[in-house]
Amino acid sequence: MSVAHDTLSSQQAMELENKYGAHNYHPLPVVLSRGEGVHLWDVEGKKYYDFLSAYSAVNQGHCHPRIIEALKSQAEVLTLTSRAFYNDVLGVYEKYITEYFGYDKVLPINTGVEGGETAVKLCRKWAYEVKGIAPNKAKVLFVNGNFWGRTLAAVSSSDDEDSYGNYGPFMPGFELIPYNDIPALEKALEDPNVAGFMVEPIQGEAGVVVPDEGYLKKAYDLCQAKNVLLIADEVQTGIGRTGRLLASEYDGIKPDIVILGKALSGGVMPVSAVLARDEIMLTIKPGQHGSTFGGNPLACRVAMAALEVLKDEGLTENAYRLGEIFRSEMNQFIESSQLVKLIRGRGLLNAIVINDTEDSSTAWDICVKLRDNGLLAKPTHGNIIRFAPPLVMTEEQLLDCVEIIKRTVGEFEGQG
Ligand code: IF1
Repeated sequence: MSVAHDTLSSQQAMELENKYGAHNYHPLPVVLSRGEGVHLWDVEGKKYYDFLSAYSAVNQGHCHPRIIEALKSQAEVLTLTSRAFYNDVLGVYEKYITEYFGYDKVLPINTGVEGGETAVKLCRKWAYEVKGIAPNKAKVLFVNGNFWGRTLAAVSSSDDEDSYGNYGPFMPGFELIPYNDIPALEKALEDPNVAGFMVEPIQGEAGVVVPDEGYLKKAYDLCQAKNVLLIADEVQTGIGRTGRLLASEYDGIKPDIVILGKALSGGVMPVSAVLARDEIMLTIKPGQHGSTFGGNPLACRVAMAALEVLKDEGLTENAYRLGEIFRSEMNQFIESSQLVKLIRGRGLLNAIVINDTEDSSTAWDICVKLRDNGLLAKPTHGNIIRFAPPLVMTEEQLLDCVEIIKRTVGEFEGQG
């Protein structure tokens, strides 16, 4: 059988995935074959604006030339040594990223969820070896609606049945409290065995839920007072997405542990990182944690290029500015809309909430129509649509997209 992909139609591509791949996703019916900047093209050559950015992994735009150049040039020289040996890029990268974010040390891994796992392991080790919690008693707090990936530990902290259902038994030592609820946190922190509080500054999967102003600051102060580590999951909110380098900056805090992923590589390959100060990071000794691919020279070069692009092109500032325009435009539209209840978000991480039940198909149907009209977005829950374009978008392109969204949603007005 031929594997030439240039002759594949959308229908054929979808049939192949359906027949030979596990059915763990339900993609929007569009088959993409090319990306550049804020645009994607399907196999039939139709052009789209990307309003998902691969779940905020492609902040720097598709196939950014500087990132691809870093990938290509390093790929020709050395891709992987494992950590059994030193390589001549890792240290350069470690210096670069720790100075970039202002932390003592970095622990390099590959995916976002490995970042979360690493953070929880660090937190537990610190709890026993620094804070002095009795063996196996450490607790880590999470919030309702959290999402940090698909491993057994991640689903053990989840309250989403799709994520955890029939995957038990679950990891002990995790506790859930409501999001954006300071009194609940205060109460949970009365337990002296609490070692850490892991939280997204804005909840992505939950539907781009922005907490009250000052929530993270108050949470951080409470944690400090109880000698509890605040772990910020910035896998989705970090790297400029929300209009700040890290979303934690909105609250003026420096989390004890930060987890980064996704756009750390500009969407080129899986690269993630955990940042912390020495007191925490140095609790893990040789042989006590790691990964075959973590810190490989290819990933290090790609990540440095991705972070340079972010800074050199002012993408964080652009995300902030365009985000203000986007929400103001959408708010004007919502005033006269029966269907859209609200828009929320920060920078270019936004979502609209549809006036319908969570299990309705309205958000899905709108996304299919948006596709027809040349814009790709994905529902999160039946009544929420996330809007997260690459941060390299221009104001003109954004306004073009706003028109597409208004026109498309307009077609649904009065039908629900
Ligand atoms: C999937 C959503 C986004 C994340 C935060 C860690 C991770 C993620 C805050 C893990 C991953 C993903 C993964 C993707 C869908 C997705 C997602 F729809 F579920 F909500 F982005 F918005 N922390 N988010 O959002 O990172 O291990 O995947 O690299 O299908 O699982 P990962």
